[in-house]
Amino acid sequence: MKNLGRNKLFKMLSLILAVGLLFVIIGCKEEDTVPITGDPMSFVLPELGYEYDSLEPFIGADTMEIHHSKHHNSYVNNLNAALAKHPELQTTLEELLTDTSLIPEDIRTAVQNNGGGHYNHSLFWSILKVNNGATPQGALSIAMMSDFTSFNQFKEEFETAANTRFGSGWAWLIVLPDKSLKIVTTANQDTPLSEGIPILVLDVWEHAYYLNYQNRRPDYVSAFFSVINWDKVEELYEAAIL
Ligand code: MN3
Repeated sequence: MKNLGRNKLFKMLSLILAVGLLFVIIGCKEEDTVPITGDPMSFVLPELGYEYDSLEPFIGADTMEIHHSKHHNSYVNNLNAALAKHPELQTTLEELLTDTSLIPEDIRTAVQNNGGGHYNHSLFWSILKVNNGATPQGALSIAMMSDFTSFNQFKEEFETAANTRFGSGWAWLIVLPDKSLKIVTTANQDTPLSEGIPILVLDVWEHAYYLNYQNRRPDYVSAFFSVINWDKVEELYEAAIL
C-alpha cells in the first residue's frame, strides 16, 4: 500500500513537472517575437493598437487601412517567402538588417526590402498617436537641447531632412553609440540600424500621404508632428541609452 502511494505521488509530481515545463517552453516561445526560426510564418502583421481613423485628420483612415493591411502585409508575406528558402538561418531580423552581409546572397535584396519594410512600418505604427501639441519631456528633451539647441531647431532639421529625401524613403531620429541624437534619412526600405538605434521614424513614400496631401509632402511632414507619441519615443530613447 505504501509503495503504491509513493508510486502515485511520483506519477503526480512527474505530471506537474511536465506541465510546468510545457508552460515554460510556451512562455519562452511567446517572448521570441523576432527571431527567425525557419518557420515561414515567423513574422505576422502586427496590430496597430488603435483604430484606422485614430490619427484623423492628420493621417486619414483610408491611408492607414491601405498602408497597414495592404502595403505592410505584403512586406510580411514576401519576407516570410524569402526566409522559407533558408530555414537554417538562426538570428534576428534586426541582426540581418544591421549587417546585411549575413543574409544569404540569393535572398539578400528580398530581405533588405521586405524585412526593412516590416521593421520600418512596425516601428512607425508604434510611435503614432494624436498628441494635442505635446513635445518631448524628460531625458529626451534634455538630449534634444544638447544636440539640436532646442526642440524647434530639431523639428526644423527633421522636416528639412524628410522633405529633401529624394523619392521613396524614411526620415529617422537615431541614437548613436556615443548616445548622441542624429537625424538621418534612408532610401527605399533601408534602415539606419548599422549606424544607430532608431527611436523616431517617418515614412515619406508617396503611399503614406498621397490620399490626404497629394504631392504636398511638406504638409504631411508638418502634420506628422501632431501625431508623434512622445511617450513612446521617450521610452525607446531611454532603452537606447542603457
Ligand atoms: Mn509605407
